[in-house]
Amino acid sequence: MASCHHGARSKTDRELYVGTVSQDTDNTNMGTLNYDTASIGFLRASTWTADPFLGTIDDVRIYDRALSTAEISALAASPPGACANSAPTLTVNEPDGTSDSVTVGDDYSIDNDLADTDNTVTVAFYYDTDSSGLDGTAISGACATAAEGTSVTCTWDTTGMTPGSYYVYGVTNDGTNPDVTDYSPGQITINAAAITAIYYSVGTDATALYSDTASASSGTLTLNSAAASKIGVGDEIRVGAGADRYYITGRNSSTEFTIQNSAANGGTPWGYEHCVCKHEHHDLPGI
Ligand SMILES: [Ca+2]
Ligand SMILES: [Ca+2]
Ligand SMILES: [Ca+2]
Repeated sequence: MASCHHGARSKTDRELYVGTVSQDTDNTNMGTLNYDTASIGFLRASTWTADPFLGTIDDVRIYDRALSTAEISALAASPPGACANSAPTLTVNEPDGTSDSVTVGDDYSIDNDLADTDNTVTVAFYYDTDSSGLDGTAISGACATAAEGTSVTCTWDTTGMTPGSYYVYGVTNDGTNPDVTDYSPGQITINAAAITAIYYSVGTDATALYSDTASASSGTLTLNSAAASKIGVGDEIRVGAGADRYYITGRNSSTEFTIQNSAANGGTPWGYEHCVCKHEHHDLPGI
């Protein structure tokens, strides 16, 4: 029984409350409360007992006076024991913005404290561009149902994340109380993957094949000066074995280019068939 029932009694009557609401009063069979004849949970008259209480009696208090209405209200406002189901407590500890930089594809450990005194609960995590609104995106995997504990971590696989900075928040519910949520104190920064670019010039016979470290984000590609002198608009970049192909659509500076990829940037990729045939024809290694 989730509600609390309080009885109040004086020498001249008794009164039953449910919560703060008085249900009834009566004054039959009034008498002295004796330790050897009084009973809790059933009717008793000498050696005769009957009508056991149906339910759980959790907290019994006996006073030597009748409680005031204010005292009844105070009891109902902070009911004892089983009368209340405590809401879960949730604190997201990490990311706190310190040492929380990863590269797309890395695992990141979200750290939190989660507890509930009377239920077993889990917490589902989301990422959000700011720390308000609870309008983020659910994180799948272990962080969708992280268990209770102190400084518990769950692993977030950041594969596929758009590079940027994000807050993380958790949502938990014990089935009785409203959702309990908490935002991380800081952001995780997810950086674009540093990629190894294998590139060649379409307009040549592609005998010059280069490998170098490049970075691609938001539709731009930056190469070092030595590598940049070898390619230009119209060339194609292939990023790692089996990875996406980027088509160079423009040059922003001597080392920075704009790129298009049908999957990543919504652009039109260089003819895939053309590239495969070209590579096969020249029997280039590593492509
Ligand atoms: Ca609870
Ligand atoms: Ca941190
Ligand atoms: Ca938000």
